[in-house]
Amino acid sequence: MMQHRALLHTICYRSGAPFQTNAVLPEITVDIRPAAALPYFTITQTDGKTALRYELARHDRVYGLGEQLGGLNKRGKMYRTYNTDISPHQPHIETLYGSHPFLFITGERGFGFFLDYPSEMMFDISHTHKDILEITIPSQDFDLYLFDVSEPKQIVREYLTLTGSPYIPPKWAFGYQQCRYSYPDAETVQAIATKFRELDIPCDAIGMDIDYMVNYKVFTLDDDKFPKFAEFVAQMKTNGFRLVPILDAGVKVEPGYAIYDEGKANDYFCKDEQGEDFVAAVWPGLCHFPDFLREEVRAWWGKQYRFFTDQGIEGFWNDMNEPAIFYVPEKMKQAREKIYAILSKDDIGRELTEVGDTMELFNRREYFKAFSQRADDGRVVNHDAVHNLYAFDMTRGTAEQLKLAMPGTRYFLLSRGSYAGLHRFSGIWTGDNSSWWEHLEVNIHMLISLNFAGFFYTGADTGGFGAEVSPELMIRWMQLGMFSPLFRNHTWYGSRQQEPWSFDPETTAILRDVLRLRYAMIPYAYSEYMRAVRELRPFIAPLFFEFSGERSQQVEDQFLYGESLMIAPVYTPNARGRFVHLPESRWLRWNASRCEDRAMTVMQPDDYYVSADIHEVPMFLRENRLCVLAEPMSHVHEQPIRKLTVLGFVTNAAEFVYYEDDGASYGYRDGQCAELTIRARKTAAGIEVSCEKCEHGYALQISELACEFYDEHGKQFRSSVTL
Ligand code: MIG
Repeated sequence: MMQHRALLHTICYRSGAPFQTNAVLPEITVDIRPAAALPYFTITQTDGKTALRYELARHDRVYGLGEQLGGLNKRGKMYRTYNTDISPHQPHIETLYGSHPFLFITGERGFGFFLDYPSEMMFDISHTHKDILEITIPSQDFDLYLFDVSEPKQIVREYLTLTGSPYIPPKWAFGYQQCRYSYPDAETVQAIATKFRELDIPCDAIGMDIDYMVNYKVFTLDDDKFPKFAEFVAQMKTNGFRLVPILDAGVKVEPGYAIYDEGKANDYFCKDEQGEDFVAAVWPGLCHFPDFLREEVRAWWGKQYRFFTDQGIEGFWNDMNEPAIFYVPEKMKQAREKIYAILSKDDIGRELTEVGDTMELFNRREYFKAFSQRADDGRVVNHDAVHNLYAFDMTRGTAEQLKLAMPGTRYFLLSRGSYAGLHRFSGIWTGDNSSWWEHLEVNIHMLISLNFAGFFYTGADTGGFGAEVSPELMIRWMQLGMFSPLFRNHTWYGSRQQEPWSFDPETTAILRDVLRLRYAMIPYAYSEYMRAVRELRPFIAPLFFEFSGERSQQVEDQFLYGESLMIAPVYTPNARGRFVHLPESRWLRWNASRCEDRAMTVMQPDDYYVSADIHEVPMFLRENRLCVLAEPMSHVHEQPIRKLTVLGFVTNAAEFVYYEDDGASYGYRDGQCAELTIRARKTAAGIEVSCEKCEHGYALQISELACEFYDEHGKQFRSSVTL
């Protein structure tokens, strides 16, 4: 699995004395040159600030920035990197929970760059001036890694060589996860689990949101709501369900509460301007915030997860780690006084508008400037200057300690906040989206953009977090979710139930089929995911990564899912079809609603309007490619895979490498895995198939391949191979 990789086209242009973020792998060596020597950009530095300017050619396209709103091509909008808990995600919003300042330009000239700077930067990408890319950094201390090569695939490979291989979760995390804010007690969780099995709908995990805690105190569990927790966890696991608790970054100020006491005694919290522990409110009320910049604090924090791992928990989601701040006491005091003053008048007119402004207490920038952290070298830094590292360091600490707490077992971990490089420790979910059709479309762009940044294991709250979902939106979103490595249905407090059975019987039936199809495709997805990690190329990629035609450069709403399949999700209301671009080769159209469906049509490269009834997912198998399917299971490890169906569009020759490992350990790192190379060849007599098995310390249980190949005339060839 591990390979030696070399950076071939990367040079670091350094300005000043940048803060070392750890986004770049510590063991990597890169040529460092002064920023003044930076090619492509005009660089202006005055008053401690930096402006980088690049002139775009008319048809240049700009990609990257990971978790951001807007199109896939980033031109035409203003973006910011400053991790922020913000919802709803309205189109004009410039920054969300994660900062991923890795971009590339393709067109007349191509190159990529990663701006390693852990605080706010502005990216004006053809927004103010249509042909100018202008980046402003409020500092002269940063590293700019330039990937001086034009091929996007190669740029991404350089970036991932520099920042590390993407996170590989346990295989059960490729199953479906059901969540909601909240399933508040064991009884509710049990009822949800039972319902999945009763209705024969596959599912592998259930999220536990903040109501499981005692007064929202991190690393506590309310025994009244979850009595005999370890037993409950074990029993759920026997039934094929993992429980995934949420963890928040703030620690409640409450003497006698162990985490607070330890943090206080060891001086682990961030400091305010007076040198006291910084206080701000989040869910539990007034809190302190661990200073994750320090190794010692990260380790202390990470060790707390043993409270759960000791009880059988194997997965977590780290929330509120931008960090999110509801208010600081002083600001609340001022607001209260001002509002009382306004409301105590009898004649209120225009002043009423001030009430709204005054009550804007959430996540104000001034809060983040009002506390400091201490780096490992003892240096005190204002939090604002390293803001984007807070979640990175929290989750890095979590990951490092989970590795120790769960020896030999892969941990499952999501973080809401993130910074470049976190992709090697954890997955991320994309935060509090809304049940809007617009966000279904944005989900497509984010999946692709986050894959560029190495966050292969990612996904949005399927069905939408805020607002109320309609049955149709739920169906279409699940049809996209089935291609997200992280496939988690989640919604907020008090909103409509969003479990697959919460609508009407027809919707339940459609959603069951979607989930069965997802599970049938896990063998394909897992093989391709592992290959993408090995080869450092996006698991979910835009068409232009594979096809050079002009139309392929424009398409933002279709994607390659592994190397054999192209997906064209439906993301508009009441649509019963959509336009699709089929680049270069021929394609085998597979409009499936069930994994057993086989209405296959051969299509020539062109643009089409294809039908897609509410239950249908438009998928296309690429010419001379194969894909494998298994019998859907109720959960990923229900039983070993014994039979694979091989679907192929074979006009000449095709090959697929099926990959399997135990899905649970790190054995794959030492090559403990099995590969089954399946080859199909068209001959005068039909389509011949052969395969080659290669097992190292892991044995396949597959005894049969049921092959279904189609040729350029759509003629079907069936055969069976016994292994
Ligand atoms: O302020 O824990 O993004 O997934 O359900 C909201 C409650 C806090 C935000 C997370 C969301 C979670 C919610 N949390």
